[in-house]
Amino acid sequence: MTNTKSKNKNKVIHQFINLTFFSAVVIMLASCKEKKETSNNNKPNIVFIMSDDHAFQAISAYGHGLNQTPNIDRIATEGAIFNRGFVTNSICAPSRAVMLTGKHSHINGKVDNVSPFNWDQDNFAKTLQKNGYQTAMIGKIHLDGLPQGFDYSNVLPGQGQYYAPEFIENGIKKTYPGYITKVTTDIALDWLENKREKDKPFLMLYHQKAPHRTWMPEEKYFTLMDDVTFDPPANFFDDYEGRPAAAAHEMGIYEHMDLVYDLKMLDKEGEIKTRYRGMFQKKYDRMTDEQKVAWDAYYDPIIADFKAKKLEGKELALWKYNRYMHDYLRTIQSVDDGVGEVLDYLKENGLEENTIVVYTSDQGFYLGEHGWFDKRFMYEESFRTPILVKYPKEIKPGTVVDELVQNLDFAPTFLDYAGVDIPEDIQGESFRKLVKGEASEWRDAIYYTYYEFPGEHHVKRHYGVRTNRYKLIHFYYDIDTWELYDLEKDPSEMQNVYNDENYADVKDRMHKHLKELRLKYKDSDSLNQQHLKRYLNFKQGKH
Ligand code: SGN
Ligand code: CA
Repeated sequence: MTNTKSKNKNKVIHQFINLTFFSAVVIMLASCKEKKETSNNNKPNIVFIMSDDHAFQAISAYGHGLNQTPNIDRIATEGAIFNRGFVTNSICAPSRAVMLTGKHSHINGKVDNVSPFNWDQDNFAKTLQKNGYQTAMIGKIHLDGLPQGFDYSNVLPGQGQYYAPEFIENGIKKTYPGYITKVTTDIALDWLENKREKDKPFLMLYHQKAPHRTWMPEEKYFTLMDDVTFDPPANFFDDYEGRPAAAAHEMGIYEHMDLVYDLKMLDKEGEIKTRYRGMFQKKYDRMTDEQKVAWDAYYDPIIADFKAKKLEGKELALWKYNRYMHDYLRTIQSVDDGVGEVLDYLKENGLEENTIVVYTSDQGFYLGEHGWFDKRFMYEESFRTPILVKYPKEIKPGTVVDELVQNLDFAPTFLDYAGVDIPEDIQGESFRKLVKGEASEWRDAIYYTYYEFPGEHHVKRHYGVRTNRYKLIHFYYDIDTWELYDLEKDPSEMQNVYNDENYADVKDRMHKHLKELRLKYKDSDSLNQQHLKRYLNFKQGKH
C-alpha cells in the first residue's frame, strides 16, 4: 500500500514537469497536501483495549451466562468474535511483550514476569509512529522502563492499585484519587478529546488493570448479583489424577485463596488472621473515609455472617468460590462501562467507521475450573483469551472466527491494516484476511511456552502444541511428564491419554507438530536452559 502510494505521487510530479516553475510548485504543494490528508483518512485508527485476567467465560458474548457485558458484546455484534483466540505464554508481562513485538517470548526475551523487558527492540507502536501515527499507551503495561513507541504514555507502575492508583505520565509519577478502572477510562477519553492531534491517524492502547487480583470492586457495583448463587464448574473438585504437574499447583480456591486478601474478610476485631491480612490492610487504607464507609457497609455484614456460620470442607469451598465470583465479576462491570464510554466517544465524534476496536485480555483465567483461580497452565481456560474485533469498513457484523489465532498476531494485523510492511522477523500472522473470510490458508497448530517456576502459584515450566482437536504438553525442570488431550471428547482436560494405546498415532502426529513448530519459531531445550539460568539469577538478585 505504501509503495503504490509513493509511485502515484511520482506520477503526479512527472505530469507537471513542463509547467512553469511557479505554477508547478503551487500545484505540487497542493497535491502533497491533498495526498497527506487522503492517506491519513485511509489509515484506520486503532483502539486496542486489553484488560488483565479477563476470562472469556465472563464475557456474555461468549455465552457462558455468568454475567452481562453489553458494551464488550457490542464489539462482537458489530464486528467479529474469535472462538479460538490464544496466548503464547499465559502470564501478564510476557503476554504484553508478545503482543507488542509479534514475537514469541524466547525471541523477545521477556519470558517471565521477573526478567526485564528490552524496550530498544522493535514494536508495532514504533513502526506505526514512524508511519505517521500518533500513539498513546494508557493503563497497565507491566513492562519496566519508559514505554518506547508512544507519543503519550500514562501507565501504572507494576500491578497498580484499585484505589487511589498511581500512574506514570510520560515518566512522571502521580496519584489519582478515585477508582482505577474509571481513572484509566478518563485518561483515555481525555487523550482522545484534548491531547491528540486530530489530523493524524491514531493508535491508542487502553489497558485496564481489572479484573486482576485482588478484585476490589467499584462502590456502585458492591451489590451487583448479590442474589445470585453461582454453581461451580463440573470439575471444581478435581483430583488431578494422571496429571502430576496440575496436582502440584498452589492456586486452589479452597486451599490457597486468602480469606482476607482475596475474599475481603478484614474483620475489625482482627480475629481472622491470615498470611496476607497485612497486605490487604494496606490496600484498604488507600481508600478515602467516604469509600471506607461504603466498603464497610457492604462487607461488614458478610464478615459477621461468615464468622457465625463457621463453614468447613465442601461448604467452605463453595462459599469461597461464590465470594470470589462476586468480586471478580463486579470489577468486570466497571471495565465494561469504560468500553461503552470509549465506543460512544468514537461514535459521537464521527470516528466509528474508520476505527478498528479490539477487545482482549493478557490471558484467560480460571473461574473454578479444576478448583482454581489464576492462569499460567496451557489448559484451555488460561491458554485461551477473549478476542473481539470491530472495523465497520471491513468486518461484517456478526462474524465468527473459529481458526487458531494468537496474541502473536496482533502486531502484524495492525501493521497490515495500516498499510505498513510487516517486518520479516515478526512471527505472528495478520488475521485481516481471515476475518474477511478471504484467507486461502491458515495455520493448523499453535505453540505455547511457560517459564515462571519456581514461582508464585507453583506452575511447572512447560511447552506444548495445540491443534483444532488435540493438545500435547511437556512439563519439565524438576519433573518430566507429558500430557495429551482429546479436546473434542474431553474439553475439560481431565483424561491424560498420553499413554493410551488408542492414541498412539495421535501422539506421534502431535510430537511431529511440536518439533516442527519449535523449529519454525526457533525454540529449543538449550534456550530453555538459558532462560532458566537467567531466571534463577534474577530471583537471587544476581544479574
Ligand atoms: C501477582 C498476583 C498473582 C498473579 C501474578 C501474575 N499476586 O503476583 O496471583 O499470578 O500477579 O499476574 S498478588 O498478590 O500480587 O495479587 S499477572 O497477570 O500480572 O501476570
Ligand atoms: Ca494478567
